[in-house]
Amino acid sequence: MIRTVATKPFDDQKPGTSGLRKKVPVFQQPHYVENFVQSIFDALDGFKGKTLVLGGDGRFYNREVIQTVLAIAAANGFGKVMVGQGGILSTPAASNVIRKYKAFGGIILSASHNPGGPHEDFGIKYNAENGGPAPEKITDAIFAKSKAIKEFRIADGVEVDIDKLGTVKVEGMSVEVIDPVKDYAELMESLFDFDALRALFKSGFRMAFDSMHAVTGPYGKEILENRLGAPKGTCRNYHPLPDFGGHHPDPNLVHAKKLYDDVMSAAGPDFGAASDGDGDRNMIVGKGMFVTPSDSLAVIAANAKLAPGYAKGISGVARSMPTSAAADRVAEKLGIGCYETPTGWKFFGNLLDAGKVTLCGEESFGTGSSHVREKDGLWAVLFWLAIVAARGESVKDIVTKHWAAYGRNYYSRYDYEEVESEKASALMKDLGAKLGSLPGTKVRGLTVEKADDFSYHDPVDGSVSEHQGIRVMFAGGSRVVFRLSGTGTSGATLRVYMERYEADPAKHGIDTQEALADLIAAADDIAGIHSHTGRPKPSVIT
Ligand code: VG1
Ligand code: CO
Repeated sequence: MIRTVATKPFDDQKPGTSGLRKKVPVFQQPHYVENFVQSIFDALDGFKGKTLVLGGDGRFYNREVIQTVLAIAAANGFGKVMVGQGGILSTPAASNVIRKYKAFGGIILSASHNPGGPHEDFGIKYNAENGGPAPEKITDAIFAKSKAIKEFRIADGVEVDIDKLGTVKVEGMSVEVIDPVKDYAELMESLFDFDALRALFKSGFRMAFDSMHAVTGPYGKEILENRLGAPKGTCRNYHPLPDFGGHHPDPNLVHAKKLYDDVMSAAGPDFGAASDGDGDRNMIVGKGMFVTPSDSLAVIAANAKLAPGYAKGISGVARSMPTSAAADRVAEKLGIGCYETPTGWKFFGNLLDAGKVTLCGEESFGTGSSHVREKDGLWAVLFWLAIVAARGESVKDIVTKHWAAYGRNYYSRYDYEEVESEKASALMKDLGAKLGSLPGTKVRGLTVEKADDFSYHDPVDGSVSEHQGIRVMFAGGSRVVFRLSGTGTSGATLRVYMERYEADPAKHGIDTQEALADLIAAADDIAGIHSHTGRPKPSVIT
């Protein structure tokens, strides 16, 4: 039976950088999930009889919310929902399913790299028919609906067996439980030369892939071990767990330290990679070489033709504003377009749809291409394997030669997590107020050339997104960027990004923190991080 239930709005359902993210107890409040899902549908038009894709990263509360979304989708008139078996679909796999089966859109349940569990994080995100995160126009409309909602429609007593493949009916709507891995694995096979990758593993090349007890476990097992013949044991922590084993499923030098240490040890594997909670991030480590995500985008762009799916070349590259300019130099040399967007994958969608770019990347361990409309962790890993196989060189040699050819962009990000929101806002406000007076001043021996609050003019649809981060540019090309995170769930997270370009290969072997020391000090001098937040040190350095 379908019921219409009276409800009252919540005032905090504003989607952030990547959907709505809150602590599980917030989502567990009566009507909280129902309101948000109904608000998504209320903001959309023309989905009656159409298909919705549904899946998540398997974290705590995933299975319950899957049933709720099914019940609301049935009551709102969707014709069909394709749901990943066990409620599982990695973010890039969901994007692929939406595109491949020409669905109306999809709902992805994930809080990505944030921890999971009864007191940790959960998230809901809507993706449009291009397979990409809803653009701001839609997320703004969802928020507006959520503030005015008076009722939601729901089918009673829905309890679909999501572990069993096949199709069942719910109030006239079909629910098809699909294999979450198959379509994705086929897509990867269409882009990369699997024979060449099999030969790489046959030759004795050893890698470790850490799924961090999150969603890429089954994808990594199937693709790396089953299809590519990597030895058993290549995949680590491949059982998705609702609490990710109590860890942060965040592939970086802090949370994937063990993998990093293993690869760096003499007896360890040649290559290491990790992915995050929902499978869209990647970390790449070669022996003796951690690859920064910004460099990764640049190296993939420079070597793209080595993968069959990109043999014809790439049309352009896009990177988020805080991402280093390493890829810009490659684009310049290739004579292709280069775009700088605000943080968050939703800003790449238009550029990809219009064919202006083939590759996109973010400094936050995100890389992707036009094959889907999300960043894609395992895809990036396969791309690196393809480059290593084709060039017959180590990751370290590939990166070192890249720097010699293009110069090196030293890069680091400092995160100050769980800062009191008022203090973080005050810091940004004070900084914004003095932007006009900064140019020409000297800080720690650096001369400020330009300072602004980044706003993006979308070249495809003309939309404008303001206040996307404060940039302080110095003479010589170095810069510091300040912005507040849009994915955190408690207090505010201040992110500070530092970058320095170095053309001289003789100076490419410096420790990153040392190479950026003056910029790090200048960032504090300019923004008063310590005095505003009371934090002498960041919580995480990547
Ligand atoms: C962070 C990253 C951003 C990324 C976003 C979603 O956002 O900085 O680059 O797109 O997470 O990634 P923020 O607003 O906290 O800086 V994921 O893998 O969490 O979906
Ligand atoms: Co993610």
